[in-house]
Amino acid sequence: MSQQRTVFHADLDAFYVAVERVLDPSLIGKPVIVGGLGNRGVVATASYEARKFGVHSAQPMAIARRRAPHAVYLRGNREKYSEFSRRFFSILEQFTPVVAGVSIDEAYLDMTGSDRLFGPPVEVAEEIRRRTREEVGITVSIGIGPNKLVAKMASEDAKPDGVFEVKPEDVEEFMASKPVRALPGIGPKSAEALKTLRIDTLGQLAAHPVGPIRRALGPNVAGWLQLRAKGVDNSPVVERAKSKSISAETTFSEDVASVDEMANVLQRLSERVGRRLRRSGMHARNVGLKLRYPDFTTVTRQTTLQQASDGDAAISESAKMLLIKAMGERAGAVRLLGVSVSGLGAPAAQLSLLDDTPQRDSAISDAVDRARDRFGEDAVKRGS
Ligand code: DCP
Ligand code: MG
Repeated sequence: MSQQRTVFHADLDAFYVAVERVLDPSLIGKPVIVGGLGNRGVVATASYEARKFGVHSAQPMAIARRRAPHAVYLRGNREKYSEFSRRFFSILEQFTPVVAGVSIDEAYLDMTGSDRLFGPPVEVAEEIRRRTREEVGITVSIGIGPNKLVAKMASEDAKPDGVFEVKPEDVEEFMASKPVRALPGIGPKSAEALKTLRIDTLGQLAAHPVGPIRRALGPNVAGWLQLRAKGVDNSPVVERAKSKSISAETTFSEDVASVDEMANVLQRLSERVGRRLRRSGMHARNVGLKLRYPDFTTVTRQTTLQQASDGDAAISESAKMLLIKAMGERAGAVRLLGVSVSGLGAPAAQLSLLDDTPQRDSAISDAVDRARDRFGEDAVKRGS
């Protein structure tokens, strides 16, 4: 049995229009259309107010002007949109290192395991939505499902400005009622071909004998589409090769000479890294230390944990040990300290009962995170 996954699909609402509204709030509530304004221009996006008149992305602008003559028309500015996109993605990356961007305003997040630490996925999604609203100024909708396909389809139901979760046990029912066109990969031609077999919904597609579907859509895709129609999708959110590291570092305004003070800084940096690691739902195998001397010589050291962990203590103990070693090789003041974790992976299924230290570390760190989430960063200070 493979582990049950939790995947988010996050997609900003009417993205280009939303950015224009941050820059010019007088556009809020009005029908707004962004796109090419010339004779041959097409609509990039329309506000939800304008969509009511039948205006949509990729439509010739001439048709949009006929359907919504009173709307506000804007040319748009890609550079501004990219800037907002970057801010959005940097929020997403704080919740998991497993973020796969698929377009300027859209990403998949593998949130497997995050529920264990932060409560129900819907609450995590609301937190992402709140931060995007407050820090980027625009609304994002999030679909939640056991794989990318279902998460993507759920986000359509979440729009605009909402969350929609499909639990694993509800996937078949959720998929069955959808029209075949709702399945990514089924275009107007395939839908037409299926219609001749009197197949309109994904439920009908899934239940149909495969022979006629092979003849209608081709032998290679028929079986695959029937599985997708049931909501089956095993593709990873990001390819394994992309597995990353998490790090935090600080440059001092004045060089630090006291090893005690360095250790205190490493403690804080370790807690920051640990918190982001726990948000990712992953455990780390390696801990790294980065250290820069006043002459800008930069040293990095790495150690492998006995057991992969997501606890602050495991990280900070390793980082401090590496510091002692580094100071043994070259003592003196430093201008920068950094802590990182790498070798990220899903937590080992069951830790040995005898060896309970990592679990305890993890549990304490979880409690600290929760307090900080509720009362702010400074709510909890560790004793040293
Ligand atoms: N876009 C474009 N041309 C298209 C489709 C989209 O230039 N044919 C641009 C404009 C959109 C942005 O990409 O604002 C994101 O595309 P989406 O499909 O996510 O559409 P929106 O974000 O505008 O709306 P929605 O709320 O449906 O996500
Ligand atoms: Mg969008």
